Amino acid sequence: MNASTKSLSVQVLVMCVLALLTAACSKPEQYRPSEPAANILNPAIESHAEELTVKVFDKFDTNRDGKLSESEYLRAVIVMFDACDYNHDDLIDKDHCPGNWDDETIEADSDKDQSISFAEAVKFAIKTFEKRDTTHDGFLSRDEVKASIAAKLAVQQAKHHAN
Ligand SMILES: [Ca+2]
Ligand SMILES: [Ca+2]
Ligand SMILES: [Ca+2]
Repeated sequence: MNASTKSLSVQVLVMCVLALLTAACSKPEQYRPSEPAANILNPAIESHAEELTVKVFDKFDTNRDGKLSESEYLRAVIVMFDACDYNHDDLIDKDHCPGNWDDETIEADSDKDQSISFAEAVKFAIKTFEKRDTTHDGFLSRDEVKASIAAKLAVQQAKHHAN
């Protein structure tokens, strides 16, 4: 793997983890929204969500059982956090991800200092894991992951339209 391939794969990884988890460094302008309503799942979002779900499972379903356990999910959060923390100060700042500082990110920033600390990220990740585990079986299935990614993409798209 050469350097540029590696950096591209890191970017893709960051995008999909962020779409899954919340927070931030993806590039909304890469989605070419054609449908303004956030609650209508258009085919572009559907296929993008599918693609990202495959990547998330490839990377983070380490025991290959087709579902994400809480520890696999937390590992994804740690990898995501590291990738987004460009200046390695253990904080993800709003400046690092202005386009995606959304309601969830704001909620994750529990002390409201406009940055997500590692502790805030982990705490919030546990909460979102429970929310995304709609079947309450302690695992995130592909469908659950895909649904949360699609919801995230739809929010980004709506936001993109609003701007
Ligand atoms: Ca697994
Ligand atoms: Ca904070
Ligand atoms: Ca589940």
